[in-house]
Amino acid sequence: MQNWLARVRKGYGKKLASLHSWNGYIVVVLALTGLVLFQGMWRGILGEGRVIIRYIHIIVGIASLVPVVFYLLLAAKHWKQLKGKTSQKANVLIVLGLLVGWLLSGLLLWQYRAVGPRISNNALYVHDVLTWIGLPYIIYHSITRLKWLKEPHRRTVKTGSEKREILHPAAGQPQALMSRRAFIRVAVGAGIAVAVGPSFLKWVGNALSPGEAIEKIVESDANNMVPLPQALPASSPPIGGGSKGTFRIYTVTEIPAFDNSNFSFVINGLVEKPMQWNWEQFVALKREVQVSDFHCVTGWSVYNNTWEGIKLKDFLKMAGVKPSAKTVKFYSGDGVYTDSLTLEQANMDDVMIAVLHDGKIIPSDLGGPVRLIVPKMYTYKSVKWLNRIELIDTDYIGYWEERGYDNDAWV
Ligand SMILES: Nc1nc2c(c(=O)[nH]1)N[C@H]1C(S)=C(S)[C@@H](COP(=O)(O)O)O[C@H]1N2
Ligand SMILES: [Mo]
Repeated sequence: MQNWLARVRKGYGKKLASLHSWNGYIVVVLALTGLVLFQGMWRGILGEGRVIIRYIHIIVGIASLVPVVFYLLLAAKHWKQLKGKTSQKANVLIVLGLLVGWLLSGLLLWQYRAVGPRISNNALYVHDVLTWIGLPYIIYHSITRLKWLKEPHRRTVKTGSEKREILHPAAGQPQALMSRRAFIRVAVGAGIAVAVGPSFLKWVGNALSPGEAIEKIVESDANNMVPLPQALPASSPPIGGGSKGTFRIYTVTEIPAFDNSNFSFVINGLVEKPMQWNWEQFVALKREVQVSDFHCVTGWSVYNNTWEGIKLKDFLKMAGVKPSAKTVKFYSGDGVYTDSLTLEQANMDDVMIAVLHDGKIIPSDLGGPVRLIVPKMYTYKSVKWLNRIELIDTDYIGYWEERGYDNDAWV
């Protein structure tokens, strides 16, 4: 052991430098893949590629443990060397803290099924906070430390295999108002603040008051359905007490907009009585109210949603399912997204074709005017802009399942 440690520490300076650059590459890969996973726009563009990027993110994330462990082996010596350099010490602690925090929360997100939604939610929160703070910090750190940005008299010089900074006191030189270095720091800091500030503030706002976030989504509804559905007493005020959490708006297409002229709702395929409704007919259907939680596999949840709509099993009863039917297939009005349930799953009591959320018509961003809700399953099953139900006699693999999501969506 002693021997081995000695070998690890041999050529210490070079090793520290190469650890630093390996760590840098790892952070760059994690940042890029992480941003792709976070940014909704890539969902439609990448499709299956998104699942591959998720795997790369997970594998490289786990690999980030390697430089951390190697660093810890060299840490004692490095720490002594940093004596008196408070800001460099702080930097080491911040970066280590970030890496360990990202790694632990990332492991929980990866194992979302084993740990359950509550823990995933918190892990995602930690992962996000660390990213919002850590990524700008690391970008700032990397840019301001670029060698060519340094003032000539502070450039790193190589002495043997070790790198050392030499500081010449600027004796007798006229003092500039702001050194080149300080100016670059301020400029880089300002640039980063302008680049990430607005989305960071939005994220903070959503995290602090999710109610306002949904209020804004409701206000910006692109649908125009006439008449608006009249909420049942159980819906308004919502018996669930109002939802808790923030929806992330997911779509693989442009968000479609509906009005009375382009809305229709269809059930057909292997049914006795294929049926079609226009909006006036659809809002006249008798609705019920239920409260349920909403869990996405990426780690976020919205709790206590009061949904008002028609049970799927009532649609199936109305249309009369033929004995040969095996699977219920769902189509989105976006023309692309589909999913399915077995007949048995579709007949669960809480599977709902929802029209209102917390007493208000579901806005376009959240899949309105009509979306599917399958409370016992992860919400990639909850097809947005639902406009057609088809009974078929074969299995059917849905949009995300086709692209790598688990066929088994039970929470
Ligand atoms: N038509 C359609 N339905 C969809 C999706 C989609 O991209 N398109 N995404 C699914 C996924 S993965 C989730 S988590 C939820 C997100 O619902 P929200 O956008 O209302 O938050 O919708 C599901 N239904
Ligand atoms: Mo999802």
